[in-house]
Amino acid sequence: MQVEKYKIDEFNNSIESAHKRKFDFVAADVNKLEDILKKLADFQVAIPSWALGTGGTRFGRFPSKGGEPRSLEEKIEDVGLLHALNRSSGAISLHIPWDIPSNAKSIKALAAQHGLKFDAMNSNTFQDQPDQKHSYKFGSMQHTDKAVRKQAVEHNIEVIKYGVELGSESLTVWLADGSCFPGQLNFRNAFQNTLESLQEVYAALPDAWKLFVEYKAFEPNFYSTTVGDWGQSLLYASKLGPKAYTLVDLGHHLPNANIEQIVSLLLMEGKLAGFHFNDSKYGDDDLTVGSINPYQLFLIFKELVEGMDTRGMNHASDLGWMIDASHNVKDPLEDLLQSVEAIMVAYAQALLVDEKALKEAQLSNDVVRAQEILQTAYRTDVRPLVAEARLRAGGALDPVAFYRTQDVRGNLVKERGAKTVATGL
Ligand code: PSV
Ligand code: MN
Ligand code: MN
Repeated sequence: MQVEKYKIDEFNNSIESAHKRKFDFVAADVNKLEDILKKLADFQVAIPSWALGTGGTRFGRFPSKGGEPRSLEEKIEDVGLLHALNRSSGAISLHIPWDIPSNAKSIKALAAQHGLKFDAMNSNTFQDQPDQKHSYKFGSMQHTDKAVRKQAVEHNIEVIKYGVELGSESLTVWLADGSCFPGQLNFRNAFQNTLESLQEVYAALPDAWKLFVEYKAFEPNFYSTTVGDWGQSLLYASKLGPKAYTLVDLGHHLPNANIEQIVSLLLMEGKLAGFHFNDSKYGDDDLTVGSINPYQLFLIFKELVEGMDTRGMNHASDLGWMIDASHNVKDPLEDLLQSVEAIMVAYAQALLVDEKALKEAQLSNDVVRAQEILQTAYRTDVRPLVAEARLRAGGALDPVAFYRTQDVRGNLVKERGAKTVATGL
């Protein structure tokens, strides 16, 4: 389904005067307004191909209204649709073998037609595929059997090859490897095997490529995880070399972890790859970004903006910004629009922080002032700024409202049928 630009314009016209009122009110107090609007317009968040269908839990999966993408082509069309509405979803992140680009040339052309790039490629050694020789039941890169490790390495190298064809420049490796019971494995052997396997993958990286090592404290293994936290990921990334970085998935920490501090130190070390954004109350809940703890998201962005500016980094292109969320009670496209919006809002709030005043407050140990500075930025309603940046970029002032008034889901159901199930998870 293609959204026609004149429909977006008509919709925007119908709510523009209300928008203008709100925008003028907030803009009056914003320093460097044009600079902030440009940064917001440049910022792009990659959509995971596996989030476009209705998710499930291990207890079940409930049917959606339908209209889910049935192929990689339709997934690209869905991301194109999101991007047409918010102008901030200009990339897609693929998971292999869920989304094998059998004809990379035409897939790349289709993506370009929608203004989309290919963000990090994701490998999968956490499931057994039907035609697979060795099982990953007891791990992949950590496995005691060299043949299993080799199979996992070869799979990752194959994923890089697909990525090269599509113009991606990074590989994210998330390993489910670990153990469920004490004594099941030798921690150091598991680490060494994993390192050796990652070294083989690293050696196959093309020049411009980066390797992102994603960590996770738990699940599906519940006693130990072989890339369990940022310390372990950083250890692998440091031993691997300059092209290896740590990827932070917000849901992969133990409860109440201070993620903003982790982010700040990884940035300082030049080892932060980027993010899998989502939100969580308990574990790896993969809930809509900003739905549970928007203040934490703001604090993370505050560290990012300050840390990236200190290092002279480009906000839009020097880190990988991706969503990793999946839903069983929401329309996945509406959910993704909400997630991107939450990211843009947190980013805009972080751009409003008075860094100079904050530094002074920190130097004089004025704790109250420091808190006031942060919360002044956080409590500013920046939604009109985000909407203005989107409007200027040709998007819809209110993407979710547009999606509903145009009955986009209904049209997708008409086009694709009510009984579609997205490929992947
Ligand atoms: C694992 O929980 C994870 O966060 C990894 O990024 C996977 O690639 C993704 O979810 C999909 O299962
Ligand atoms: Mn993830
Ligand atoms: Mn996860």
